[in-house]
Amino acid sequence: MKNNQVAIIGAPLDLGQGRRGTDMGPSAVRVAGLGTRLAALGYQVSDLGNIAVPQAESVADAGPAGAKFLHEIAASCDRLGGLVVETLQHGRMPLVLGGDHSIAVGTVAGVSRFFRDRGEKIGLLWIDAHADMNTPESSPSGNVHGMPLACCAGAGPEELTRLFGYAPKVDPANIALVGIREIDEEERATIRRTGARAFTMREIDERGMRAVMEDALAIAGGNTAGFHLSFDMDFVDAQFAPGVGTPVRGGATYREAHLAMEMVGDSGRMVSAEVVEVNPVLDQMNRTAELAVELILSAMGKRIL
Ligand SMILES: [Mn+2]
Repeated sequence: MKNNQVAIIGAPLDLGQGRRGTDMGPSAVRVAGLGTRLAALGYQVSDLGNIAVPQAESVADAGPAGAKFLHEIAASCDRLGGLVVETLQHGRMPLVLGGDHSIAVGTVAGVSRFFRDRGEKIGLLWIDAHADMNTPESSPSGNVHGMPLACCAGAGPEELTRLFGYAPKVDPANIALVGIREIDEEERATIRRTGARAFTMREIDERGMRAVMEDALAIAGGNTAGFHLSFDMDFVDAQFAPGVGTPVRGGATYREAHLAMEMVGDSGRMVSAEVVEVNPVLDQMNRTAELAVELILSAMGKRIL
C-alpha cells in the first residue's frame, strides 16, 4: 500500500471542544517542519492548505446543547471529506492536520467513500486517551470532539453519521481503539453496543505496547483495503505532549508512542492519517507539534537504523 505521494490538508476547526486553540494546530505542525521532513524521507509532498471552517465568534447560534455547533461541524466535515476523496482519486495519501478530533468524521467519511466506490472497505486505528464514543444523549459536555468514533461506527447525530448518505463508515469489526484511560459512564454502553475493540492503558501496561499493537493492526488491517490512522495527541502522556485540550495522566511514554507508530509504518497498510488536538495555546515552545511531526514520520516509515 506504500504510496509515495502525500498531500497535507489542514482542518483548523476548534468548534468541537471547549478549550479554544486547536484551530492553530495545522500551523504549529507545519512550523515544526512536517513537509520538509517528509520530503527528506523520500516522499513527494504537496500541501493543499487549509479547508475553510467557521470561527466560533461568527456563529450566532451554537445549535443543539447535546452537540454544540453540530451544523457548522457537519458542513466542515463534508468539505474535508470531499477533499479527501479527491486527494485519493489523484493517487495521493491524505495527511490531515487538526483541528479538534471532530474533523475525523470528515476524514474517515472521505477515505471510506473512496474505497467503498471501489467495492472495498477500510479499517480504523483510533489512538486516544478517550474513547470518543459519546452521543448527544450520553455526552456530559455536548462537545462533538468526544463523539467522532461513535459517528464513524454509525452511532450519533445523522448529520454526521450519514455524511455521503450511508452509515457506518467503518465496520466496527475493523475498529481498534488504543490507549484509552478516561471513559464517561454512558460511553461504555456505546463501546459495547458497537462492538469496536478497545485496548485500555491497563492492557498496554500488562501486555506491552508491541502485543497490543499487533492485535490492533490485525483488527484494522485484516480483511480491509488498509486502515486510516486517527491519532489524538492526548494519547501521549502530558509530560511529553502538554499542548492538548483534555490531558489525562497515565498516557503512553515517548518511546511507547514511537513504537506504536513504527509498527504502523512496518505494517505497510496505512492508507491515510490524521493527527489532531494539537493546541498551541496550551503548548510549551511548540513541543507537542514537534512530537506530532516525529510520530507521523515514524508512522510513515522513519527508522532508527
Ligand atoms: Mn480524541
